[in-house]
Amino acid sequence: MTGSLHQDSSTNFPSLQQIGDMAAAAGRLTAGYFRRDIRIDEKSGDLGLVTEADIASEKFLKNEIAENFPSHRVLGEESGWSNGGSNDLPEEGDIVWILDPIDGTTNFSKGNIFHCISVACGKMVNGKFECERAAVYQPATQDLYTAGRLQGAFINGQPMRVNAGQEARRWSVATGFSSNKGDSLHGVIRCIEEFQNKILGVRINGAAALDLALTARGIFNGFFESRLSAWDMAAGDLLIREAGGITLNYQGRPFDVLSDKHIVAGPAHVVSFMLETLTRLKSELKNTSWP
Ligand code: 2AM
Ligand code: CA
Repeated sequence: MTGSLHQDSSTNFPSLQQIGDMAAAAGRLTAGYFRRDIRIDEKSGDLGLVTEADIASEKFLKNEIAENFPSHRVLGEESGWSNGGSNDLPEEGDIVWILDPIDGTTNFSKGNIFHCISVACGKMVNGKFECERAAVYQPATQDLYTAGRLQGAFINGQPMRVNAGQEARRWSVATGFSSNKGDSLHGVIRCIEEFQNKILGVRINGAAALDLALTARGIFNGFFESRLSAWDMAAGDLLIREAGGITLNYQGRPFDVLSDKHIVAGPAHVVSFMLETLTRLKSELKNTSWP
């Protein structure tokens, strides 16, 4: 694959085909470790797990980027900021990749098929990451989700749209616990209680990037989660917006992936419904550490 990626690496973004091929190739690599006896380590500071497969997938993706786009910067879940000749934070105009080599590592480590590879590429504009291309690949289903800014969002090459009727009682909304524990976990539980009482069903799957992709596809009608990292949300954010949805933070402002730790995503009317409840609960639980 690498031989076919001819680009002027200083200015160009990958094509949707290229970024999709990269995510799918990383996913095939991780599939070789799935449900096998592999090394699983706990990250320090309650940051979850890392497996041999996470490390191999991130190394593969970083090698592809270094070979084909040597000037681009990379933020990977397992190795932080690197490439482009320095370990400094990116500067205005830099082209940046944000990688989650396996999103849903806990699921992966247990043999649960709800996990994916998430790859985003964009540019630093006015101090923010502006995503240009995104790919999410679920190895278990071989579903490939891609999006390009102003180009639309696609599932296996076919256009996809967010979707939800007007009736909340027919909605299925996904969320997650990420690293919420103690009183911050109480906040998540209260959200689940509020939504579960009003909608068809809340789902907790354990991989935010895949939840966002499924929301962009209309399988979930909305998604919200707090205490996430940039690599969990970077690709999914563009998938949602290019599929006709919106992404906000818990303050109701446009989502900014390098500074926001929480996201509310889906069709605009579902997002405002979710935000109204989140805002009320934030005030009710203002003496806790949630969100
Ligand atoms: P990960 O699998 O790549 O770690 C699950 O609700 C979501 O939260 C996943 O996307 C998971 O990403 C993310 N997450 C973030 N911080 C986490 C943590 N400390 N422990 C477990 N999952 C975490
Ligand atoms: Ca992740």
